[in-house]
Amino acid sequence: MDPEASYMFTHAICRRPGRSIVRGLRASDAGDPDFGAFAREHAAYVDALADAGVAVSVQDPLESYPDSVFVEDPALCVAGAAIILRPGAPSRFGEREAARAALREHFDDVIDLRGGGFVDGGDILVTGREVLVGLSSRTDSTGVEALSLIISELGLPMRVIRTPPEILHFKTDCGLLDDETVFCTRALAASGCFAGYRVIECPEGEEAAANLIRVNGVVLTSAGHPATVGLLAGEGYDVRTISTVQAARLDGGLSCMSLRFRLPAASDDQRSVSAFRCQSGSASTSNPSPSLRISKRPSVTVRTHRADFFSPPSG
Ligand code: CIR
Repeated sequence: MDPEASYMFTHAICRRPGRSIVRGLRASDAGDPDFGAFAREHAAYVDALADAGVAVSVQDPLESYPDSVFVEDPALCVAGAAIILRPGAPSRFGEREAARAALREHFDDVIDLRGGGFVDGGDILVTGREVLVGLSSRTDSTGVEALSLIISELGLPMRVIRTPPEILHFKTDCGLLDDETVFCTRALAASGCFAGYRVIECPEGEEAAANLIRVNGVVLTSAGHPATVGLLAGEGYDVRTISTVQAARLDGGLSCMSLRFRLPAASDDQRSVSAFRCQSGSASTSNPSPSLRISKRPSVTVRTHRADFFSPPSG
């Protein structure tokens, strides 16, 4: 397993929120998100990914699926493979087709999770050494069993843990900082699931900052958590903050608004000049592969404007 592959990315897929976002799922109602404000936060999020050196493919909104801005849940990209998962919320199951179309812009083969179980991408943390999957209200043991077959065919170790019941997704309470370091809430640290890792605990009162993402040399954290920023900056990480007020109204955070992955460079001049965003592509055919052959086809030119794209972690 390439340790850096868990946070060094060339590409990301995002999906703009639709007006139906106001009907998104939520565990407790703190008010509907505001569509305009959500769209602005999302645009800033896409910009931050691009600034971190990632080519972002921004997909069109799916009005029939209010939660489809949270693209992480219906799919998983790992070890050069793209897997269509089986989201555990009935209103989100149909997001799979659009996720498949988006992934086929980048991957020749897209693998389908089969069987009758469920797995949400928000319950999967890929670290430098293993794939961690949390059982939750969205991810069940039948789904995890089916996923383990695919992960094992990919030659990766996988470990299943039990997400504390009050947490929606495993990654709601944690994020990867580098190949050996995890940032998580005290509650999750206390569960012991990160034994053997270097663990940095989220400052008390800032638990909502636990769902951070490391993207190349940068750590993106949710704005409004000064103690977290201070702690991570003190550890040597290059921290950037992004507002997630609207996503939080639907229990969403930073990790769930992108699918991040690394593709091999098509040519040496790809790391140059300026960042760009490509709008929703036209791929719409479904062609799931029954095999696990991983065939990568970088169909989007990767351009970044950060000279430190392949520099070592700043931590
Ligand atoms: C849901 O309940 O599915 C959405 N409202 C939020 C999903 C957030 N996804 C994630 O944390 N991976």
